[in-house]
Order: sequence, then C-alpha cells, then structure tokens
Amino acid sequence: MFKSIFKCSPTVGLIALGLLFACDLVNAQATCPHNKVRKEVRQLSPKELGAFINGMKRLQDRGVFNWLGRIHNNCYPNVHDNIQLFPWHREALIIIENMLQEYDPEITIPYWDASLDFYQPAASWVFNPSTFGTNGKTNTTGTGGCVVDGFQAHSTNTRLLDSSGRENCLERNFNVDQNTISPWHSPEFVASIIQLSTSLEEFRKLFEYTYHDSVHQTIGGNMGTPWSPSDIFFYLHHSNIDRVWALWQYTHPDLIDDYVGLNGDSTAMSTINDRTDVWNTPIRELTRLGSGKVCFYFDNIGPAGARPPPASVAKGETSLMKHHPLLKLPEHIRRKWFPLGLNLEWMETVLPPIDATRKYSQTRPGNVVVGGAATGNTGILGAGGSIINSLIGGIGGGGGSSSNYGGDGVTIPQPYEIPDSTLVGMARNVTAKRFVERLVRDFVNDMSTSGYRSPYY
Ligand SMILES: [Cu+2]
Repeated sequence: MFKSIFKCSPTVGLIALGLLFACDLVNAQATCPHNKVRKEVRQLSPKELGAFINGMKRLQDRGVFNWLGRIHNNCYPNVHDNIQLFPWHREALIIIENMLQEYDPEITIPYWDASLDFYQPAASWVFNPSTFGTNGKTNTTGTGGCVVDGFQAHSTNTRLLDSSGRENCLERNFNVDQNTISPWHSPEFVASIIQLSTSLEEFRKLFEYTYHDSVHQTIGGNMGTPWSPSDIFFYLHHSNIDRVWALWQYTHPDLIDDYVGLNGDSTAMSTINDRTDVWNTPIRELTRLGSGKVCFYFDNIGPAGARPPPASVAKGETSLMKHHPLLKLPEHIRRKWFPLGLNLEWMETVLPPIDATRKYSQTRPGNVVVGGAATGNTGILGAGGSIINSLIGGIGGGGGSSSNYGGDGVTIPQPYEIPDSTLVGMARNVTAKRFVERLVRDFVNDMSTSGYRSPYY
C-alpha cells in the first residue's frame, strides 16, 4: 500500500487520501466535535510517551515514513520556501496522527519546542538513546551515519530511507561534531518575530529561514534533506510549527485566516480557497485549531479563535512571568522588538513558562531543582535561591553585564546560519534568507548590549 511512488499532484493525492480515510467529508471550518490535545514532548507521562513511540514504531515498520518521505521529496519545492509550508505539513501530520489513533485513540503527535534547547541543542532531553536516539554513528568518510540507538536504530527489518533516499537507515549528522550542535533560536526571538510580522507570509519567512531551517540543518543527515520524514524529529518539530502558527494567529486575531503569499509553484498569489498539493484539501479546513480537519489544539493554545485554554497556565507561573527578564529591557529596545507590548496574558501564552521544575532543564549540566542548591553554574536558579528571588534579585544587582540584570540566565548567542551552498543545493531562496539573518543578528546584538540574560537554558 505504501510502496507506490507519488508525484506531487492532487489526483494521485486524492487516491492516497481515499485509501487513508474512507468517507472523510468535512465541512469547511466545521467545528470539531472532539479535540485532542498535543503536549510538549517533555510533558508526556511515561505511559503517553510509550504509547506514542510504540505507535510510531508500528507505522515505521509498515513503511509509512518511507511513503511520506517519497511524497515530501517529490513535493519539496512546492511546499517549502512559500506559504504552503504551514498547511501542507500540518495536513501531513494529521494523516500520520489519524493512523496512530487507529492503534490508540488517545495518541497525539507531541510538539517539541526546540527553542527551549537553543543554548545547548545536543544536550537536549530529546536526544536519548532509549527513546528517540542520538546522533548517527559517523562512518569512515565522515559524512554522517546511521542512527544506532533509540526506536529508529538501524536494523535489518527497518529499512528507513537514508539522506539520499535509498532504503538503508535513518541518518543524523550533528553540525559541529559528534556531540555538539550550534545554538538555535531562542524563545525570545520567536516571540519577537511573532509580534513583528504583520502577515502570515512575512511570519513564514522570518520563521522558516531561522528556527525551522536551523533545526533541520544542524541535526543533519535526513533532517537536512527532503528525506526528513524518516526522522521522528520531523514530526515533533512540525507539530511545534503547527503550534507556532496558532500563536501567531492568537497574536494577530484579525489575521486568523490570512493566507496571502506566492503559491507553491510561485506563479500566482495564494488564497484560502487553494488546495494542498497531494492531499488536495481546501486550505480553509487547515487554518484553525479545533475546526475543519484540525481536530486538536495544544496545551498552551486552544481552539475557537485560538484563545488559550484557561487551565493552560499552571499555578504559580503567572507570578513568575511578571518577573520575566524581557520586562527589564531598556524601553527603546523593548519597543523595537516587541512593538505590540508585553502584556501578561500574551507572555503566558506565547513564551514558555519560567519554571525550573519543567523537564527541559533536566539534562543540562548543572541542573537544579526548586529549592535545591545548584549543582553547577548553568541552572535557572542562582545557588540555593528560589526562582522568584533569583529573578527579582537580578534587578539592580551586581555581577551582570548591565545594571538591569544579575548573574542568572545566559546571554543569547548568535544562532547557526545555514551556508549558501546548502540552500542552493536545495533550490532555496538565498536572498530572502540573507535578509532575515541580518534581522537575527540585530536582535541578538540588541539583547546582548542590553545585558539581557535568558532564563531558558
Ligand atoms: Cu518539509
């Protein structure tokens, strides 16, 4: 069933879709009767994580990842570098999620907010030999290698497509060395471009050429090629991109159905009445959480106009957000990068919580627990302090590079920039990317000269 080669055409897509969902007729923007919730991957219970991995392993063994990899490769220029990036990948994940739910109706595809790992990506909780696996084992030519741990480990009965599209193995090739990935884009940067962009297409450019691309390219191997659907991180990363799209809509509620940009074939302007390549679904059924085909929402952003669900902000996080270091930026820097202002509800929805109990800090060197002593110098807390004291203590405190910031947190580094040659090789838009990179450097410089210290690391 999944062996056929699909061209990037709607007709073949319809057949594919017919095979996957018999009689799946959805009214445009009809509200979903039931919504499932996608959580951050680190917030899954052990049982939920196990069910997700088991389901994905079964799909992998059935050849579903190779099937999607061939479609993704055939359609690559149509669904990247243009506005179809968002709905096309959203629908691809819905198809996979529906297959998972045939095994277990409770499974959803968790999102991986890679910005939480921006400071030391390779140290992320997600690169774990017993779950999603670590870097590929570099072969003798040094061009990356097969993943040998986790549920996607190379084995004779799982012949995943490799980074050249051959049935071989999943490859990863971290961009610095076997254990290091250069820094990604911070949560603060993502929050800023959500505010700065005044159309979905503008946001698409600011996001795709930064966060989207650097996660793909620096994990490397399959992820750096059109054969990325072999890698579990393709699904976790794109689930998060679905969420970030919703965060953008929440920030610009009057633009919730904005879908104006160049079409996939770059010949005409897109409209919400377009259909996705291959899947052939009207875009309007894919734009809103909780309606049309999008019968899910996220643990921090809800359906119906993309308002956050009331229970999303755990007790205690509100008060922490009031002390977010972004609020201490000099006024002109704040207005430049956050022109819509930093109101509390927006910050609680769009920025990750500042919470040392969240799992994202568990694998960092020098991890800390709330109320405990720091075991190193890179924890969220200062030695022995509560996080609130630590944040408040930063005001006017000494030890930082500015009078507004204390010694806690990290200075945001310049993130990885993809070499022109890589982009040219993938027929991507180098000029647009260069422009966006200047904005990134300006942001990082402004944060650094303001003495800003990020709490997310
Ligand atoms: Cu893609």
